[in-house]
Amino acid sequence: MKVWSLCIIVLSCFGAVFGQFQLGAETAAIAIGTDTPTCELTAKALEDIRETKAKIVDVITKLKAYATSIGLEIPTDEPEVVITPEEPTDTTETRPVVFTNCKDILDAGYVTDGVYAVTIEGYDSPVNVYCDMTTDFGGWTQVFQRRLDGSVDFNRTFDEYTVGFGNLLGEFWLGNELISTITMTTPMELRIDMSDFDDVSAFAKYNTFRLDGVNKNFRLNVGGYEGTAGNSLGYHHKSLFSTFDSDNDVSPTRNCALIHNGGWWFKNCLRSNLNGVYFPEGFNVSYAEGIEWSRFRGLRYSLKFTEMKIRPVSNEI
Ligand SMILES: *[C@@H]1O[C@H](CO)[C@@H](O)[C@H](O)[C@H]1NC(C)=O
Ligand SMILES: *[C@@H]1O[C@H](CO)[C@@H](O)[C@H](O)[C@H]1NC(C)=O
Ligand SMILES: [Ca+2]
Repeated sequence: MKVWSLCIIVLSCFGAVFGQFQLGAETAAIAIGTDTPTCELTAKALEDIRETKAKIVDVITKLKAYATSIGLEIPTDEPEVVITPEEPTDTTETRPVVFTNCKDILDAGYVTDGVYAVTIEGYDSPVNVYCDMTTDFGGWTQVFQRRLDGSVDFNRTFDEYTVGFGNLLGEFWLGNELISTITMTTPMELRIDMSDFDDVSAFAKYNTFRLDGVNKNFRLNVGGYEGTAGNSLGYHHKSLFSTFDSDNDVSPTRNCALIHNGGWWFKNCLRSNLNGVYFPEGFNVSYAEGIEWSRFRGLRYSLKFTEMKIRPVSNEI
């Protein structure tokens, strides 16, 4: 009982400290039936609370991972949590306290998957991103691609892939410019989750992932594979991004993007393409026109679900 009371106070105080703190599903459950206490905090108390909070978050993260591993279902209601970074109140303050990536947000105690605003170098206003806080012991951060129902058309121009399109809570491509800026600023690792129409899942992880800038056609730099899906992206290392209206592949006779659909780092032409046409059934689609990961289901099978996401390297728990 004592521990839970402490939790309630600590979490409530954090709510007060961060002003716009929004309780996740777990903390909300703990806080049910209590009034929010007001907090007067000394620097020391604040530090203690931060420390305790970090420990609680750590425990919650591990409990979630454990629950998932033994097949318990964790409710993921209310995924749309938008945090607006605070404006600096002191005008002499030159560096407002803001989050620059999902890992920061996770470390600050936000453990729920959802949409959050982050500040990106070179962007005037905060950018909304989808943070996956739960896969792989937490901290798989910015999701930059998702396919799940074919509701969004991925047959888009180079410019559209540059700025991004779709819906952060559904299918989307975050945008090459943003992905490039993020991965050139901070070393990032890549994780790709996928599943087929039998709900068999697999993943591929790369400990290096960076996109060069638009002047280099968002060239892909990827390496250090591990996973269960097979390495079907390594082939595309050092390839440029191509779309039907911008043929940057190495085939002199073919426009790979036009043949295989979507935008991807086509070479001569592909071992994978997660931006192809969404087919509502996996089998018997035209050769390599769908959502492809050759080492998982071959190039005649189009996947049901994919998600591509990044987090800063050295995110060990
Ligand atoms: C994609 O769009 C281009 C240009 O409009 C078109 O030529 C091509 O057939 C489209 N592909 C698909 C699969 O719709
Ligand atoms: C795919 O097509 C072949 C040949 O038409 C057929 O025998 C097979 O059953 C089909 N597979 C599925 C899963 O529909
Ligand atoms: Ca070509």
